[in-house]
Amino acid sequence: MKVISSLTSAGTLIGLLLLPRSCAADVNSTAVRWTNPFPVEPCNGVNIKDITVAELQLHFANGSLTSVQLSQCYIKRIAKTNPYVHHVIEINPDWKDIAQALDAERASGKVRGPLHGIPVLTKDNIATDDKVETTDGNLVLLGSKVAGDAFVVRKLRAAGVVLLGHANESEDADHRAVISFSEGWSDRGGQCRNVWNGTQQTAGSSTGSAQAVAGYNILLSVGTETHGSVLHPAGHAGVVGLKPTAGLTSRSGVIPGSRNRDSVGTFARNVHDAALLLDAMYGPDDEDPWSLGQVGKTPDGGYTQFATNSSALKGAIFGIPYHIWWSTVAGIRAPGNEAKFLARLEQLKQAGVTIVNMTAPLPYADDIQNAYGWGDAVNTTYWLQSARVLNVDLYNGYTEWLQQISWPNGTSGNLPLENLGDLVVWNNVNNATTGALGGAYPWNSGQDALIAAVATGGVRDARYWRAWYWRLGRSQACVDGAYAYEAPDGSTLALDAVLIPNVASGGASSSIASVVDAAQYPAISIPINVDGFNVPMGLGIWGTGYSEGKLVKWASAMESLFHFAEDFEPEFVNYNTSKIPFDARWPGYSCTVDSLDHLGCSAAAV
Ligand SMILES: *[C@@H]1O[C@H](CO)[C@@H](O)[C@H](O)[C@H]1NC(C)=O
Ligand SMILES: *[C@@H]1O[C@H](CO)[C@@H](O)[C@H](O)[C@H]1NC(C)=O
Ligand SMILES: *[C@@H]1O[C@H](CO)[C@@H](O)[C@H](O)[C@H]1NC(C)=O
Ligand SMILES: *[C@@H]1O[C@H](CO)[C@@H](O)[C@H](O)[C@H]1NC(C)=O
Ligand SMILES: *[C@@H]1O[C@H](CO)[C@@H](O)[C@H](O)[C@H]1NC(C)=O
Ligand SMILES: *[C@@H]1O[C@H](CO)[C@@H](O)[C@H](O)[C@H]1NC(C)=O
Ligand SMILES: *[C@@H]1O[C@H](CO)[C@@H](O)[C@H](O)[C@H]1NC(C)=O
Ligand SMILES: *[C@@H]1O[C@H](CO)[C@@H](O)[C@H](O)[C@H]1NC(C)=O
Ligand SMILES: *[C@@H]1O[C@H](CO)[C@@H](O)[C@H](O)[C@H]1NC(C)=O
Ligand SMILES: CC(=O)N[C@H]1CO[C@H](CO)[C@@H](O)[C@@H]1O
Repeated sequence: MKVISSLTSAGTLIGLLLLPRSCAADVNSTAVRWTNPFPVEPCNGVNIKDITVAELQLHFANGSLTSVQLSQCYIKRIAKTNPYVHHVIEINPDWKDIAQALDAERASGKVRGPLHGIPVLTKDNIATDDKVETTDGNLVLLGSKVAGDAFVVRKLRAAGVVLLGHANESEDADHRAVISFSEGWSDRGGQCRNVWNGTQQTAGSSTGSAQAVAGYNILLSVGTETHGSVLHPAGHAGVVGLKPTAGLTSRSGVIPGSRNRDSVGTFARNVHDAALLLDAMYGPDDEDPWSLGQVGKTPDGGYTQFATNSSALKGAIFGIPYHIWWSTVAGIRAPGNEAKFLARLEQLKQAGVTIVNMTAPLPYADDIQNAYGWGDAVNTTYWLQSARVLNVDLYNGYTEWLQQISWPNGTSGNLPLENLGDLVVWNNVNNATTGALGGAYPWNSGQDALIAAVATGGVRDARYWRAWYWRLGRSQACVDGAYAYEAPDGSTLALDAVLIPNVASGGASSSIASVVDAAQYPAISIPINVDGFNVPMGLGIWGTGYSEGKLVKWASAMESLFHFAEDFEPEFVNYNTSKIPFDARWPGYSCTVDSLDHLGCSAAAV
């Protein structure tokens, strides 16, 4: 059930007076009087627009809706919107049989759990051993047969989920290119569009998963993150994104990015539902040794039990790391953005939260985080760059994947596909790098990231391990240090939550994910407002290892105070554009060596 903040609490009342008015003004001030081309239609008479999973279960229980009907409603909506927004790559042709069987099971008195009969989309890099192809968005893997369902997919089937199909993604989960490559695009699925403003970024790489939830094309979806791929697209979509501790959700059967970091995460319209989906997926799996680290560290009864409401905020202590994340990170400095974040902090204060302005730098902050967003500090020596570790891991992971799958009908063009180098060759031979395959999107011709990974040969030498431990240790120390914050006066403060903006406006990259991903730690993002281009802004919480319960608690408490979902709605502005999606730069933005920002600085950008 959705938690609604109490109107009688003084804090919320003040918040109501302060914020939603200004939010409404923000919406109007975008000056769009856009007619939404895709209003959400009732499903069998039920208004499913802002419905929660628990509410759907009530409808299933009394027969006002069946799983077949609900699945059908999403399929119909996807058929309407997808030619424009490209959120979905393939529909599961067996969806109706699956939903029918689950309806019959319910009729016979068996309900598997809270997700029984609920349709879900999974990202195209998570193996489903069914009629849907698992390709990572890349045509090269069409016709391959996966070794079996991914562990998380087996768990989802057991939970009674209807696997409705695969979501589009940035091709190869964003490991293909950073130059001449557009976020959200894949050869197989086309250019995924942001339902808040089609000419703006979706961020990546779980773009289809995030945008489909934002655009009411599905209620819940699954994505993966190696370097920001759940948190960033959730921020840009105005939905909840939950990225677990690496290994809490098994990665077996997931096309690898970097096994040091990969994490299967969830998207939903509220924190409670994002936690429900996580509960259905996590658990130890012998095929992913890393996942065994969770034994003894997970709560009995799962994570959903921690979802709460704004009354939990009274007396909480939240920290904001001023240096770098609340000061110089570019998204914060885009016109109007900082004021919107500060207004939410004010609202939290009114609800009884103590906000600690963490003015002392966090441990190693300047070593591990570029001041302008995504990734390494500017002065990181070549041999310590995180990209080196990621490149080696990608080479090995993708090569292992190619060795796991089989080709009942041969590969396309009968080209050998045994290692990552073969993928680079395949892309060239098949014109994926000339723009021909990109069709209307000829700018998507890059594969520089793949080439860099191939150049490493996947060698895990002493330098690889040094770079890996260097960053892992510093990243963990940074987050751990944030939670035991040493103030400039020497005192130590235990914080309940460390808040990080999840915004990338005006040509800048978001910086929420770099540190937690390298630390293998979890994070969550909830939407709080929209920026000057009508793109949502997220507020994230960093977690320490296996602290997902705390993340669910504090994120749901803030969500019930902010009620973004009630106040803001995407209207598919510019849904039929043919432009490259692009974060237009704010006045005065200049590309420097510090910005490390291929999107803001690329010559290809409009
Ligand atoms: C909020 O949560 C508290 C504690 O769990 C509960 O007692 C209260 O009824 C909830 N309020 C609302 C409006 O749901
Ligand atoms: C915003 O526009 C809506 C619809 O035109 C209107 O009802 C509302 O009063 C406006 N809000 C503000 C703050 O101007
Ligand atoms: C079934 O339950 C839903 C949700 O509680 C309610 O809105 C609806 O009116 C109920 N329908 C019937 C036929 O009882
Ligand atoms: C291989 O070809 C057969 C016959 O055309 C087809 O039924 C089957 O689905 C194909 N397998 C794959 C994995 O594409
Ligand atoms: C945090 O402290 C810095 C440095 O003193 C100051 O510039 C900034 O305005 C403060 N931010 C908040 C939200 O208090
Ligand atoms: C990079 O610069 C920061 C800030 O000057 C410094 O603390 C850090 O040690 C430098 N890192 C490297 C790898 O040189
Ligand atoms: C790639 O493009 C070239 C030149 O247009 C063409 O001759 C060739 O057939 C194309 N290859 C494929 C696999 O489409
Ligand atoms: C959508 O983004 C474009 C730039 O890509 C911007 O010019 C336009 O104003 C934005 N639309 C809205 C409604 O903010
Ligand atoms: C895009 O949509 C608008 C409004 O519905 C319409 O006027 C315009 O012709 C459409 N453009 C294209 C290229 O479909
Ligand atoms: C389900 C669906 O609509 N899939 C489409 C995804 O995008 C590609 C390329 O635009 C289409 O060919 C698919 O039909």
